[in-house]
Amino acid sequence: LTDDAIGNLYSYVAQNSDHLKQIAAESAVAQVKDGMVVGLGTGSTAAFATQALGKRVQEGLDIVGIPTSRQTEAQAKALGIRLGGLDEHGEIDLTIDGADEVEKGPLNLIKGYGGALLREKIVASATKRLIIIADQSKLVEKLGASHFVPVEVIPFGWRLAARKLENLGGKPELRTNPDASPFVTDGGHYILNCNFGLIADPASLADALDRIVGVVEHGLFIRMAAEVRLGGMAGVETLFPEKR
Ligand code: A5P
Repeated sequence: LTDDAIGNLYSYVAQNSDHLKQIAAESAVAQVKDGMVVGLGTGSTAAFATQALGKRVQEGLDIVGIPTSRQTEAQAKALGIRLGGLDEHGEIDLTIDGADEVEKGPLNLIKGYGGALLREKIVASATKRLIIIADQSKLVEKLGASHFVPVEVIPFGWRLAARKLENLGGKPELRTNPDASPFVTDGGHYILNCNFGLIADPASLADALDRIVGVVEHGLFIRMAAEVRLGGMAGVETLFPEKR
């Protein structure tokens, strides 16, 4: 293949996956009703949802949005979405967010490649109905197939937390910026990208991560998704978690 042909192929795949993200996002936004408090996710798929929600707000929909990152906050503000915080709105009716991997069956998730996992998890935990939107490539048999687990840590003594992650069988690497400085989250913490290989029991791993001192949060979201809307070539498929 020529360089041009490869370039065209890449742009075809990217456009298609954008289309799949967009149809998943629009189907979730159709669930939003007047008067709701809505959690606004982070990432390229969630950005399509915020965009679609902004359009509905401009058409007269009355909601309050709770953004999960500064990036989403800026996008929502620019679209005229009224924003609030968790202090005034302790319960969120609906949150629409993306994911990096979705596990078939229980719909456990890996999240946090965008670095917003802490606020995303706080918002998800305060939410009555978490709708995850993704293109179909995110659905996997077992988590960890192609993504590491992001683990957010306090900068003070982070190497200690890294060693504990190694003791759990992980291979942690400090997330860095292009200039090699540590990536710092909205909350002022570091992220360790931790490769655990295929994760046989995500719930046990999540418990073990929760017990490490210095770990603020991690990207394993266990049984938090009420449903997953997957954009595919044949349209949007909605998955619900299998019962335990
Ligand atoms: C942000 O911190 C993440 O949890 C995102 O939701 C996740 O990385 C999915 O992002 P994309 O929709 O861009 O794939």
